[in-house]
Amino acid sequence: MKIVDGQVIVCSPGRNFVTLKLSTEDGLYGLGDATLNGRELAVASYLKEHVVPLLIGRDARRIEDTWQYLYKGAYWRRGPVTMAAISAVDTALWDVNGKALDTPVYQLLGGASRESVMVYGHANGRTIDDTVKAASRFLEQGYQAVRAQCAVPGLDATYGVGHAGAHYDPTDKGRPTESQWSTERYLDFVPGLFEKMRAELGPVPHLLHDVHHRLTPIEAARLGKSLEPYHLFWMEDAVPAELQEGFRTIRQHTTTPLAVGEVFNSIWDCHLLIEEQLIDYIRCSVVHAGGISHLRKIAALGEVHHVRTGCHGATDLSPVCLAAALHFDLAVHNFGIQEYIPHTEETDRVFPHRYRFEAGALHPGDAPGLGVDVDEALAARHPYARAYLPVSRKLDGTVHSW
Ligand code: CS2
Ligand code: MG
Repeated sequence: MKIVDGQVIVCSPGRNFVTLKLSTEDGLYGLGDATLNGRELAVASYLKEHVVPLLIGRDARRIEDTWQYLYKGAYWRRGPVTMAAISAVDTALWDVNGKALDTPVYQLLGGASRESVMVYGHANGRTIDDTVKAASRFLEQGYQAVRAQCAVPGLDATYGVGHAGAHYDPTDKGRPTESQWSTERYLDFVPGLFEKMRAELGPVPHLLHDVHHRLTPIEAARLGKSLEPYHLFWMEDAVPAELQEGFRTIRQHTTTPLAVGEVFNSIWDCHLLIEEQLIDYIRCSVVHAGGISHLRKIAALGEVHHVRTGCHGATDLSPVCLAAALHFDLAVHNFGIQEYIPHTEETDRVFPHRYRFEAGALHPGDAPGLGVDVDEALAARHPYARAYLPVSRKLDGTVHSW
């Protein structure tokens, strides 16, 4: 089953996406998400200029060999651009092999380990009451898990809080906006949010929170301790995780479960966190961490060390990535939860898919392959528009993690 063509489709139905389409001599094709939010064209170029020429003529059934060929053969290993490109190739190969075998990918991954994939919604608000109301709406829709993010009083913007009613997309066309950050105000405020959430919603719903890389380990330890009475499902990205050892400090001080990994792009970014059981959930995604093949290896390491999966699933990861994640989630044993933010209707028209939401969970469907497609004519009507994620600064002007 030789690869005869590789197309890189860049489009922007509301936000930018990069999609790899690999076609085989059998007239089949597979899709892979290659979107790296804010640096999309770097991956598109890496694929077009350096990867696709190497794929032509290769046997599409040799998924693992192709992964190793692109990883070791590049010499310059790892990094978000390289690994997003490898992820896209890997995902497209799983897709086209599923189609060739007339089988949904989850069946190729060992079959279903559960009936469906529990997901979490995203409640946010400009006040605690608004956030609690938003969370209630998710629970009424059948969600069992909700992330809560609330505007911190005195700050001009807070991560995860969109404009009232607008579909949350933090990117800015043109140049990055700059938003304020105050650790003190944030740490003083967040425990009150979850005290109210628990008082209003009761003990059952899974509550999650994304710190978004903003704290030091000892600050994260303080926050984790302060949240213990509200037994969160997880506290995510408490600190930037380049220093994996930093999580030892957090772990020593709090029983609040820890999640990290959406910015990781290989097992080498997280093996110490997993081997030392410094985290409870690994957030690596299909599109950023080497595709389905590499994500399985990360999950396997996690299984040995009581770490469950919690794949990243924001709307800058395309429906192609979400479809692939759901096949992985359905099959992997140590599944934890899947992030889910519905894409815009236009995005869903560009990327028709078979996954379906029901009662707080998603199922990838049983179409051969991943069960997702791309309408290239419609995609062409949504040209790329350069956009950037915001930049964060402390109140004194010092650049901080956004
Ligand atoms: C966030 C992401 O969903 C999350 O957990 O961390 O929305 C993140 O801000 C974006 O994916 C960045 O592109
Ligand atoms: Mg996050």
